[in-house]
Amino acid sequence: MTLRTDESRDEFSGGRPTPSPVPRPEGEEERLRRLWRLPRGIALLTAVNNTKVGVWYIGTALLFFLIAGLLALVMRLQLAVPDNDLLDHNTYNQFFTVHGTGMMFLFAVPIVEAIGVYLLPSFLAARDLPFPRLSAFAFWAYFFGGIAFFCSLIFGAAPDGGWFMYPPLTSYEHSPGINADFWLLGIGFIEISAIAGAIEIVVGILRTRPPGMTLDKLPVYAWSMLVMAGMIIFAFPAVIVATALLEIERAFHWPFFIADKGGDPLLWQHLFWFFGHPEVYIIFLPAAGLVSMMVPTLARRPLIGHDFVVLALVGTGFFSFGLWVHHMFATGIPSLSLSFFSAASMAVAVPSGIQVFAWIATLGAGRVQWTVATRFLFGFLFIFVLGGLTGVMVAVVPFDWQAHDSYFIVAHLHYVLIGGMVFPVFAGLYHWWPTLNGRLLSERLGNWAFWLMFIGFNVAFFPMHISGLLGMPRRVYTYPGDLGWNLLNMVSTVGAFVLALGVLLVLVDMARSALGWGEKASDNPWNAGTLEWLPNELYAVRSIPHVTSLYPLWDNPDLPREVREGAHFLPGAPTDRRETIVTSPIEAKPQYLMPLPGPHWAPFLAGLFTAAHFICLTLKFYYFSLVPAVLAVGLVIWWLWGLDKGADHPPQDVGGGWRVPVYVQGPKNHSWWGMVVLLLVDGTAFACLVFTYLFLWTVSPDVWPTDEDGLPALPWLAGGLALWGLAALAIGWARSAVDHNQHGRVRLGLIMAWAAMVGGILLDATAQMQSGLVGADSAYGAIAYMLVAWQGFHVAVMTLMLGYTLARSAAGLLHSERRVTFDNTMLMGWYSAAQGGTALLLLHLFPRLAI
Ligand code: HEM
Ligand SMILES: [Cu+2]
Repeated sequence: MTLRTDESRDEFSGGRPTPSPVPRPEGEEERLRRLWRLPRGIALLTAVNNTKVGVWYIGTALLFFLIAGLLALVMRLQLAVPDNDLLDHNTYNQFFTVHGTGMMFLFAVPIVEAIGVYLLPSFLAARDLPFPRLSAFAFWAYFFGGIAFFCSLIFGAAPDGGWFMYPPLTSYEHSPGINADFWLLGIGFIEISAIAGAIEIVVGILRTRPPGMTLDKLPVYAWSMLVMAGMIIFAFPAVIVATALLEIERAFHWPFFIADKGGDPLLWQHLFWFFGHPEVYIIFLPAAGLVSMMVPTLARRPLIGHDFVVLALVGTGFFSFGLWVHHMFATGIPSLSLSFFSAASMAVAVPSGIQVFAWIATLGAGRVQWTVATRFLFGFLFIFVLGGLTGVMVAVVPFDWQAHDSYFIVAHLHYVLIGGMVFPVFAGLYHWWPTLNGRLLSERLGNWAFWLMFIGFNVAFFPMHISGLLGMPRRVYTYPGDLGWNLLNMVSTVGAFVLALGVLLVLVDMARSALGWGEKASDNPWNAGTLEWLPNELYAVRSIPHVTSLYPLWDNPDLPREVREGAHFLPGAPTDRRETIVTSPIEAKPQYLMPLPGPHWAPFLAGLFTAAHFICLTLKFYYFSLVPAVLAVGLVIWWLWGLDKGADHPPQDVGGGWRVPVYVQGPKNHSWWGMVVLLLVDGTAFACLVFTYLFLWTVSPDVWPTDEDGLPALPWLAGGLALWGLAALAIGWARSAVDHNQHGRVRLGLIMAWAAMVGGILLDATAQMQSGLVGADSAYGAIAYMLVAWQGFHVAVMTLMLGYTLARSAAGLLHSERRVTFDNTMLMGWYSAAQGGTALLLLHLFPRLAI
């Protein structure tokens, strides 16, 4: 229940009354400072503040960028002259795979999420993102996992199949060592942190906006992050499924990709590129969002065509899903689909074009301030447009057949990736650095760095277009000296080193500023109009502003002072803990006061043990890997136990006449939203498995059972459906018991649901086994058991969740007024039951109907 006592609440700002009366009571700000204080010494590792974790996250991503970049330099040295023997063939393969994988998965995606963790709450003037411990956990898992991934190089055990790891090259027959497993490990990590990040970002943007920031006043950057998170939700499950299938094929020889047994290597390509193409936009859109924030500031005027830019972002996100096939033009797919995907690939240039025009128009119409960031932005525009042009060329099918797998592609991809994301990120680094330590980076060093990077980049990569057209294939470790490629390669190598020198200068500059040299910055050094420049400390802003426009700082120059004095929302900490305002998703009206969890050892340790678990799996210590897994799960339970506090305070005044509760349940609660996002991810993964089933059937219907004998009899189906249905009903029954505080019935319902689920999965597995099906025999056996195993994984998760909910109930922490834990378990339980039923129907009925 949200009460509004003051009818004039929409009338603040611009000289009118502000939401909270000033001056504020003595000691209010001290209290905020104390609550948000960082732990000291070694306990700093327990910090969860987005400003800290975000900086570590960005720093780690930059470190991985440097490592992957060093590998690139060694590769360029190897290719500088013909017949070079600096690297042997095998080492070269490991280098380009680790370089490509590292850049794409351990630098590009993490850094855009890291920037989100760091900057997004400031753009929204929220005190933090809604799940700070989840961000911290995602960061630590990424940190330890990334380091282990790069270490595989030292032992010569690095993956060598290219960053897209096409089977059959990566199957157990052709890559028997653990190299490929290391790739799957690297990806495993990024999957976990990317999804955790997507949950944070979606719920953060939709629910923790400042009062008044309706969707049309949402900064373009937040839009871009929202679209990106949406793309992660629908694209990452495909790669999760692909990596899981490949890993299972390698471990148990279930033939998903082996043609002899009814599998198909093309399945990998479909799943991988269904993810891999949007991946490029997952990287590019946030960078474009940053550009859309910097351009208006640097041009000193609002972004021209704001609405079109937002539409373009949403449109790109939507269309990029249809395009994965353009990575497969050379695989001999039907020509009608070729033309379709070719046209669609060109069409996606349109939204990018709209954004480029909006930026150029804004810069042209404004009075441009020439900062280092401005230069990087112009560099970005130049390079990105060139990369876009070669992209349109590659989208033309006959041209693609020519350029396929040549250095032309290497040139194109680096123009798009470095131009499209590295340059904007470096612009952002210079632009937002003052929010970090109140100092500017050096304009003089920055200019040098920019020119070295810009010239070095073009000298390095432009010649690759030509060497590609002259026939130089990609992924060759050396070449003979009589093909006319010598000079071009030497020039590329020199350029790469000039580029590296530029990056080095940026590092020097950052180190200078971090050590306390460098000019002090004013509160808003570039006179920006957006909220991240409000004065802030560890607790974020002193009070959460009432927002009335897209550029609040331009429209109300008094706003920073008002916010600083505590004249806006939530100037203190009414319940004496970390908290932020949750607003409604569309109109951004205050709904409740969300308590935010503070520092805790669990995220750090759970991240460490999650990494240890994956490393044990990679090294094939299957049994031992259970130890860190159990520890990690235990730690997560420990951290969760203290949450879901219930309504332990009466409704609180947050300013502007809004008195809001400190606890809500059901669909308003932020963790309900988090669970729904997670279930979207889960459902997409399941859809990918269903796709796998159908796809494998279309390529090899001959390995499917052709009569009833090969299938479990129908009573097995009926029994399974009954048990999944029973599980769903038991959960519903427990739910009504929670409503009425009938605790015995709640517990009974939970136990019944658990028993039904365990029974269901045992029945499903037995049904397949008793019909004599063997997973390693055929693609049919592999995917049938995979669907059962996937459901088994859900039963394992449900065992944990139901057990946890029971424990909460037994401890007296679950009743009708305190039930978020129960609601989350319920959502996951219903989903799992529905998934189990669907999988059964597919497994039992499809072969019968298709015969
Ligand atoms: C710092 C300057 C960089 C240099 C000098 C460089 C150089 C190279 C070289 C020499 C290759 C191997 C080409 C081949 O043999 O086929 C390569 C591949 C690749 N690079 Fe870079 N690169 C740089 C930065 C980046 C960045 C920033 C990204 C992504 C964000 C990136 C992504 C890739 C990818 C995806 C591949 C393909 C790997 C594969 O074929 O599996 N590179 N790069
Ligand atoms: Cu693509």
